[in-house]
Amino acid sequence: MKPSWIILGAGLCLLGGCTHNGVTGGNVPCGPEGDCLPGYLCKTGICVDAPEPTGCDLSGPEYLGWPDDSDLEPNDHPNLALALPCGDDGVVTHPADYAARCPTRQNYTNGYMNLVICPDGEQDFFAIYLLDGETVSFSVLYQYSYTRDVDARVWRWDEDLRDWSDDVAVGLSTNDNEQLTVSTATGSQNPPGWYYLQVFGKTPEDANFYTVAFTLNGSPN
Ligand SMILES: [Ca+2]
Ligand SMILES: [Ca+2]
Ligand SMILES: [Ca+2]
Repeated sequence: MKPSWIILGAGLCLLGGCTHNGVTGGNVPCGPEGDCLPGYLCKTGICVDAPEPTGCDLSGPEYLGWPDDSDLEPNDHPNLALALPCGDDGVVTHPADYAARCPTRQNYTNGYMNLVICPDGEQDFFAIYLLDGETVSFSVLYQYSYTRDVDARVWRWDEDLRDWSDDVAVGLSTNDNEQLTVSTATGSQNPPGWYYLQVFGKTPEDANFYTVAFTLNGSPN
């Protein structure tokens, strides 16, 4: 049964609206060895857009009945991540509008179903802005089998290093579902800011459909 709180479809990502935070896709420094995230190439020290991956072909009979999340694509990089419902920084930049739209960040649960990780290394990013002292728990729900293993990790943008920091939280199990929790509570060493959930296949050959759900617990005022 589909939980009633899940947002069907994924129409929040308007044309050109999947970027945020004033950062545009590809305009980030390369890693120390010239490395960039999948979908980007290092040129003169900057990761630039690579050609769109062409591997998302679900026309084979083994994918019969699988969903289509192409209305969220491309979201294969933190810069292109979909901001989760009530997970944007409106609470900081437009508090009155935000309060009307999202009156509470306490035990706020939402998510998306009918998502898919395509073959050939396709991946999906989702973003959430955490204030100081908040916690978000992610559930990535899928049915495990051979070549159907979905993994997840959480990234953040490190303002000091001006670089992406991965493995804030990881979910690399070899069974059904991944559960990840991120806290910005005192002692967590996680600052307030944008956090990015990455959902991907265990190997480039792994593909599956999945649901992502999250529960946000805001800092009590
Ligand atoms: Ca996808
Ligand atoms: Ca994607
Ligand atoms: Ca897994």
